[in-house]
Amino acid sequence: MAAPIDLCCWPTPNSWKVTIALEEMGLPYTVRLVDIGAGDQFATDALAISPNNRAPAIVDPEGPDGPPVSVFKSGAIALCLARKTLRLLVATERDRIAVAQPLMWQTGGVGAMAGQAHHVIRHAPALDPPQELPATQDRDRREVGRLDRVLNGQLAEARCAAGDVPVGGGFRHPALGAGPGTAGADPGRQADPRPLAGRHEGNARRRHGNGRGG
Ligand SMILES: N[C@@H](CCC(=O)N[C@@H](CS)C(=O)NCC(=O)O)C(=O)O
Repeated sequence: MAAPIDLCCWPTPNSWKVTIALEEMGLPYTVRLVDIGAGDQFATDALAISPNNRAPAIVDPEGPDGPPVSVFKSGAIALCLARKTLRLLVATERDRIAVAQPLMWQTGGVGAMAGQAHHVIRHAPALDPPQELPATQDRDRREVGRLDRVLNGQLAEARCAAGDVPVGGGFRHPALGAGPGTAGADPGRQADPRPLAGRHEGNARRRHGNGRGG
């Protein structure tokens, strides 16, 4: 039985990616809440694990060469856990290339932009006094819309959709690819530009790890 992984997290989509991955891979873990609203991420012990002062991060007491190892950034954590367990990995270099793309796309594109859009479209206008930045709102709305359309196109080809691709097919899995995503970033959105996402999310929720970890 593997020693439990120490998960430093807060209930946000970036941390859910890791709880989903841990559940999918059947790894035991303990949860250490890092209250990012209270500034826990800047505490010395938190920075030692996550120098980026963000959640999630993990400490695996059984590192690859024996001693404990800490990992920050959700995408890096997912890759490390997959290599540790040999779960959700793919066999060929062609498939690994197919896996790297949605993983990097999600963490570098969706994760970053949806957070910014949420701030400028939802959070800032609700401040007292309200902060309205129309040009920035338009830019972020366009970029999130673009990402939504890319996601929809990929789902149409079933290239990263849970349920459409066997888990043995590897990282084309919501825990590790296009996971907790762009929905909800823009309350003013007229029509959902990713109509296939509902089916994808339904398939994802029926999976064990998503039900327990998401
Ligand atoms: N790219 C990072 C993003 C992590 C991130 O942005 N975490 C947010 C919560 S969703 C956070 O800890 N924010 C605290 C802060 O900004 O001080 C990842 O994928 O792990």
